[in-house]
Amino acid sequence: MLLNGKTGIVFGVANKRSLAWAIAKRAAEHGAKIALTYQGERLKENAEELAATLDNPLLLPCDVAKDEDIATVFESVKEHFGALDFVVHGIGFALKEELQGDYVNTSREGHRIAQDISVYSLTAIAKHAAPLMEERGGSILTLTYLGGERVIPHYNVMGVAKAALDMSVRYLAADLGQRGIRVNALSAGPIKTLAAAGISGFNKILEHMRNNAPLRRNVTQDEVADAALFLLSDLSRGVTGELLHVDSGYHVVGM
Ligand code: NAD
Ligand code: 0WE
Repeated sequence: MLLNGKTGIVFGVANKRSLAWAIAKRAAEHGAKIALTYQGERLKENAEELAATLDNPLLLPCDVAKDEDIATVFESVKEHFGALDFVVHGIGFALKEELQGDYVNTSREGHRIAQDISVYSLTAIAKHAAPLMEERGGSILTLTYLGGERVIPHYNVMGVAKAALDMSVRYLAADLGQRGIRVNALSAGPIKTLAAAGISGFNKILEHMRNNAPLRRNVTQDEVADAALFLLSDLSRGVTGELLHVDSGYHVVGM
């Protein structure tokens, strides 16, 4: 029970395959009280179904494109939980057309949207979370991908967004460290989720990973959730500003 007596908020649950859902489930198994947020009406029923399997979670809508949604979510969390121990940011979005063809063709609007939803949202969330964490410190965790460190064909503007997200983790860790708040990222290998379903050639990416990663296999949501449990718990109390790869070691391979 690594999260006994802790409370956390999880952003980015779309369905049962979501990395955020795997993390929320594991956190709840380890004794955490959970607030779940979902993007909007379209995902409400899904979120309610999943929430029903947890012990009395707080369930809130939140479109991170809207400042007022983020503010309202943290007001509710303050009212219900009083304090907060951890935050999981499992949100990423780019226009579908930006994840095809060449990066050089990225539109101004496509670039803006990817940065707003996938990057700025972490900073906005951290700003609101910090005052609720002040007393006991806390752990903020985001999900990133190797495409922010190396060129992965068609990841394009999301790669540029992940590079900015990774750097946001370091700046936030530096800002919030004095207040006992740690900020880290998990870099997951490719996993078939809703965000991956829209990507043509995703099976080829999975196959390439199986054939070339040191462990010669793909990773699962459960493996990401186990690493998340470490970063959310006191086991990682000396770790901040870190990017931990859960990718069968794929990131070390050059050829
Ligand atoms: P997912 O589709 O289940 O999760 C993405 C989430 O982002 C969804 O819940 C969606 O509702 C949310 N979202 C998008 N726009 C939003 C907005 N405006 N407001 C609020 N929420 C919004 O897919 P996933 O694979 O679980 O993705 C979660 C995170 O993991 C993303 O940051 C993704 O980049 C990252 N990641 C995924 C993989 C992978 O291969 N699946 C690998 C590495 C990192
Ligand atoms: O971060 C991601 C996916 C992010 C994503 C996915 C979509 C699909 C649907 C962001 N925005 C959208 N917008 C949509 O409309 N991953 C790490 C998974 C992923 O996506 C890729 C990958 C991998 C891996 C895209 C191209 C190449 C590899």
